Amino acid sequence: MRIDIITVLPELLESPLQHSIMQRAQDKGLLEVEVHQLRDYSPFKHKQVDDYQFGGGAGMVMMLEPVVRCIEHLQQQRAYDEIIYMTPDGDTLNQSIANQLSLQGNLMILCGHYKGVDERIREHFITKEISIGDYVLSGGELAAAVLVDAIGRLLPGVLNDETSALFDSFQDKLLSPPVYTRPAEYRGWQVPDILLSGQHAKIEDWRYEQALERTRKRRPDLLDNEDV
Ligand code: 6GU
Repeated sequence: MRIDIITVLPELLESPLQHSIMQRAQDKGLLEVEVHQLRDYSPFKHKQVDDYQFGGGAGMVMMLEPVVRCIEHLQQQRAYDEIIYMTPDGDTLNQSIANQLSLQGNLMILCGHYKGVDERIREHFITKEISIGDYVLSGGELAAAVLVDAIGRLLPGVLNDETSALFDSFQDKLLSPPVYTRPAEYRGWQVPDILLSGQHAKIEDWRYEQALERTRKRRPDLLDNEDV
Protein backbone atom coordinates (compact mmCIF):
# COMPACT_ATOMS: atom_id res chain seq x y z
CA MET A 1 0.00 0.00 0.00
CA ARG A 2 1.10 3.55 -0.77
CA ILE A 3 0.02 6.50 1.42
CA ASP A 4 0.79 10.14 0.58
CA ILE A 5 0.20 12.65 3.36
CA ILE A 6 -0.12 16.41 2.81
CA THR A 7 0.65 18.64 5.79
CA VAL A 8 2.13 21.95 6.92
CA LEU A 9 3.90 20.09 9.76
CA PRO A 10 5.72 17.03 8.33
CA GLU A 11 7.81 16.78 11.53
CA LEU A 12 4.73 15.77 13.50
CA LEU A 13 4.31 12.69 11.32
CA GLU A 14 7.90 11.52 11.15
CA SER A 15 8.45 9.95 14.54
CA PRO A 16 5.12 8.09 14.88
CA LEU A 17 5.67 6.35 11.55
CA GLN A 18 9.37 5.55 12.02
CA HIS A 19 9.20 3.08 14.86
CA SER A 20 7.98 -0.35 15.77
CA ILE A 21 5.36 -1.93 13.54
CA MET A 22 5.03 1.02 11.13
CA GLN A 23 8.78 1.02 10.50
CA ARG A 24 8.77 -2.74 9.99
CA ALA A 25 5.90 -2.48 7.50
CA GLN A 26 7.93 0.03 5.49
CA ASP A 27 11.19 -1.94 5.77
CA LYS A 28 9.41 -5.01 4.43
CA GLY A 29 8.10 -2.98 1.48
CA LEU A 30 4.49 -3.63 2.48
CA LEU A 31 3.76 0.03 3.23
CA GLU A 32 5.19 3.11 1.58
CA VAL A 33 4.44 6.45 3.25
CA GLU A 34 5.52 9.79 1.80
CA VAL A 35 4.90 13.05 3.61
CA HIS A 36 4.57 16.24 1.53
CA GLN A 37 5.11 19.78 2.79
CA LEU A 38 2.12 21.82 1.59
CA ARG A 39 4.20 25.03 1.62
CA ASP A 40 6.33 23.64 -1.20
CA TYR A 41 3.26 23.92 -3.43
CA SER A 42 2.36 27.50 -2.53
CA PRO A 43 2.50 29.85 -5.53
CA PHE A 44 2.54 32.85 -3.17
CA LYS A 45 5.36 34.88 -1.75
CA HIS A 46 6.55 33.71 1.67
CA LYS A 47 5.10 30.28 0.80
CA GLN A 48 1.76 31.35 2.27
CA VAL A 49 -0.82 28.55 2.66
CA ASP A 50 -3.58 30.19 4.75
CA ASP A 51 -5.64 33.36 4.63
CA TYR A 52 -8.45 35.20 6.42
CA GLN A 53 -11.93 33.83 5.90
CA PHE A 54 -14.47 35.57 3.71
CA GLY A 55 -17.29 36.98 5.80
CA GLY A 56 -14.98 37.69 8.71
CA GLY A 57 -14.40 35.78 11.90
CA ALA A 58 -11.42 34.55 13.87
CA GLY A 59 -9.11 31.92 12.45
CA MET A 60 -7.33 31.31 9.18
CA VAL A 61 -8.41 28.99 6.37
CA MET A 62 -6.18 26.77 4.24
CA MET A 63 -6.15 28.27 0.74
CA LEU A 64 -7.26 26.47 -2.39
CA GLU A 65 -4.24 26.92 -4.66
CA PRO A 66 -1.46 25.20 -2.68
CA VAL A 67 -3.73 22.24 -1.88
CA VAL A 68 -4.97 21.89 -5.47
CA ARG A 69 -1.42 22.08 -6.81
CA CYS A 70 -0.20 19.44 -4.37
CA ILE A 71 -3.13 17.05 -4.93
CA GLU A 72 -2.90 17.35 -8.72
CA HIS A 73 0.87 16.89 -8.65
CA LEU A 74 0.38 13.62 -6.75
CA GLN A 75 -2.49 12.53 -9.01
CA GLN A 76 -0.21 12.83 -12.03
CA GLN A 77 1.95 10.07 -10.56
CA ARG A 78 -0.73 7.58 -9.53
CA ALA A 79 -4.47 7.04 -9.27
CA TYR A 80 -5.80 7.28 -5.73
CA ASP A 81 -8.51 5.03 -4.32
CA GLU A 82 -9.43 7.60 -1.68
CA ILE A 83 -8.46 11.19 -0.91
CA ILE A 84 -9.07 11.53 2.80
CA TYR A 85 -9.45 14.77 4.73
CA MET A 86 -8.67 14.58 8.45
CA THR A 87 -11.23 16.78 10.21
CA PRO A 88 -13.13 16.73 13.53
CA ASP A 89 -16.44 16.83 11.59
CA GLY A 90 -15.64 13.66 9.59
CA ASP A 91 -16.87 10.10 10.17
CA THR A 92 -15.49 8.77 13.44
CA LEU A 93 -12.73 6.23 12.78
CA ASN A 94 -13.51 2.67 13.86
CA GLN A 95 -12.15 -0.80 13.12
CA SER A 96 -14.54 -1.30 10.22
CA ILE A 97 -13.29 1.85 8.44
CA ALA A 98 -9.65 0.80 9.08
CA ASN A 99 -10.38 -2.68 7.69
CA GLN A 100 -11.97 -1.26 4.52
CA LEU A 101 -9.13 1.20 3.90
CA SER A 102 -6.49 -1.52 4.43
CA LEU A 103 -7.82 -3.22 1.26
CA GLN A 104 -7.00 -0.21 -0.92
CA GLY A 105 -3.82 0.36 -2.94
CA ASN A 106 -3.15 4.12 -2.93
CA LEU A 107 -4.42 6.59 -0.35
CA MET A 108 -3.91 10.33 -0.06
CA ILE A 109 -4.43 12.05 3.29
CA LEU A 110 -4.84 15.81 3.71
CA CYS A 111 -4.26 17.08 7.25
CA GLY A 112 -6.55 19.94 8.22
CA HIS A 113 -5.13 22.94 10.02
CA TYR A 114 -6.26 26.32 11.28
CA LYS A 115 -10.04 26.67 10.80
CA GLY A 116 -9.88 24.02 8.10
CA VAL A 117 -9.56 23.96 4.35
CA ASP A 118 -11.52 26.03 1.81
CA GLU A 119 -14.80 24.16 1.35
CA ARG A 120 -14.26 23.86 -2.42
CA ILE A 121 -11.40 21.39 -1.79
CA ARG A 122 -13.83 19.16 0.04
CA GLU A 123 -16.40 19.44 -2.75
CA HIS A 124 -14.06 18.77 -5.64
CA PHE A 125 -11.29 16.46 -4.38
CA ILE A 126 -12.03 14.81 -1.06
CA THR A 127 -13.69 11.36 -1.17
CA LYS A 128 -13.70 10.57 2.57
CA GLU A 129 -13.60 12.67 5.74
CA ILE A 130 -12.34 11.10 8.94
CA SER A 131 -12.20 12.20 12.60
CA ILE A 132 -10.59 10.17 15.38
CA GLY A 133 -13.08 11.13 18.08
CA ASP A 134 -15.19 13.84 19.65
CA TYR A 135 -12.46 16.17 20.88
CA VAL A 136 -10.47 18.85 19.10
CA LEU A 137 -6.79 18.51 18.14
CA SER A 138 -4.57 21.37 16.99
CA GLY A 139 -4.30 19.81 13.55
CA GLY A 140 -4.95 16.65 11.58
CA GLU A 141 -1.38 15.29 11.80
CA LEU A 142 -1.69 13.19 14.95
CA ALA A 143 -5.04 11.93 13.71
CA ALA A 144 -3.41 10.97 10.38
CA ALA A 145 -0.69 9.08 12.28
CA VAL A 146 -3.42 7.18 14.15
CA LEU A 147 -5.18 6.35 10.89
CA VAL A 148 -1.99 5.15 9.15
CA ASP A 149 -1.10 2.98 12.16
CA ALA A 150 -4.58 1.45 12.32
CA ILE A 151 -4.44 0.65 8.58
CA GLY A 152 -0.77 -0.32 8.32
CA ARG A 153 -0.88 -3.04 10.95
CA LEU A 154 -3.68 -4.78 9.04
CA LEU A 155 -1.67 -5.23 5.83
CA PRO A 156 -0.87 -8.91 5.25
CA GLY A 157 2.61 -9.79 6.49
CA VAL A 158 3.06 -6.73 8.70
CA LEU A 159 2.41 -8.41 12.02
CA ASN A 160 4.78 -11.21 12.99
CA ASP A 161 1.99 -13.56 13.92
CA GLU A 162 -0.27 -13.09 10.94
CA THR A 163 -3.36 -14.11 12.82
CA SER A 164 -2.90 -11.73 15.69
CA ALA A 165 -4.79 -8.76 14.24
CA LEU A 166 -7.80 -11.07 13.94
CA PHE A 167 -7.97 -11.32 17.73
CA ASP A 168 -7.65 -7.61 18.47
CA SER A 169 -10.28 -5.89 20.52
CA PHE A 170 -13.07 -4.68 18.16
CA GLN A 171 -12.14 -7.08 15.33
CA ASP A 172 -14.85 -9.47 16.56
CA LYS A 173 -16.82 -6.77 18.41
CA LEU A 174 -15.40 -8.01 21.71
CA LEU A 175 -12.79 -6.39 23.92
CA SER A 176 -9.66 -8.45 24.52
CA PRO A 177 -9.46 -10.75 27.56
CA PRO A 178 -6.89 -10.06 30.33
CA VAL A 179 -3.33 -11.30 29.68
CA TYR A 180 -0.51 -12.35 32.02
CA THR A 181 3.18 -13.19 31.82
CA ARG A 182 5.88 -14.33 34.27
CA PRO A 183 6.03 -14.55 37.24
CA ALA A 184 3.00 -16.75 37.95
CA GLU A 185 2.86 -15.30 41.44
CA TYR A 186 3.97 -11.87 42.65
CA ARG A 187 3.29 -10.49 46.14
CA GLY A 188 0.63 -13.15 46.38
CA TRP A 189 -1.07 -11.90 43.18
CA GLN A 190 -1.84 -15.08 41.26
CA VAL A 191 -2.21 -15.70 37.55
CA PRO A 192 -5.52 -17.57 37.01
CA ASP A 193 -4.86 -21.34 37.35
CA ILE A 194 -6.56 -22.16 34.07
CA LEU A 195 -3.84 -20.32 32.10
CA LEU A 196 -1.16 -22.56 33.67
CA SER A 197 -3.12 -25.77 33.09
CA GLY A 198 -1.97 -26.51 29.53
CA GLN A 199 -5.58 -27.33 28.57
CA HIS A 200 -5.82 -25.30 25.38
CA ALA A 201 -9.50 -25.78 24.65
CA LYS A 202 -10.46 -24.79 28.19
CA ILE A 203 -8.13 -21.81 28.03
CA GLU A 204 -9.83 -20.61 24.83
CA ASP A 205 -13.26 -21.01 26.49
CA TRP A 206 -12.05 -19.03 29.50
CA ARG A 207 -10.65 -16.26 27.30
CA TYR A 208 -13.90 -16.00 25.38
CA GLU A 209 -15.91 -15.80 28.62
CA GLN A 210 -13.57 -13.12 29.98
CA ALA A 211 -13.78 -11.12 26.75
CA LEU A 212 -17.58 -11.34 26.85
CA GLU A 213 -17.69 -10.33 30.52
CA ARG A 214 -15.34 -7.40 29.99
CA THR A 215 -17.35 -6.23 26.99
CA ARG A 216 -20.66 -6.52 28.90
CA LYS A 217 -19.25 -4.40 31.72
CA ARG A 218 -17.32 -1.79 29.76
CA ARG A 219 -18.82 -1.60 26.29
CA PRO A 220 -22.28 -3.19 26.24
CA ASP A 221 -22.97 -1.15 23.08
CA LEU A 222 -20.60 -3.46 21.16
CA LEU A 223 -22.65 -6.60 21.84
CA ASP A 224 -25.37 -7.79 19.51
CA ASN A 225 -28.41 -9.06 21.38
CA GLU A 226 -27.84 -12.68 20.28
CA ASP A 227 -24.46 -12.84 22.02
CA VAL A 228 -25.43 -11.44 25.42
CL1 6GU B 1 -8.97 14.45 12.20
N1 6GU B 1 -8.51 16.77 13.35
C1 6GU B 1 -8.57 17.63 14.37
N2 6GU B 1 -8.05 18.86 14.22
N3 6GU B 1 -9.13 17.34 15.53
C2 6GU B 1 -9.63 16.11 15.65
C3 6GU B 1 -9.61 15.16 14.63
C4 6GU B 1 -9.03 15.54 13.46
N4 6GU B 1 -10.20 14.03 15.07
C5 6GU B 1 -10.58 14.29 16.31
N5 6GU B 1 -10.25 15.52 16.68
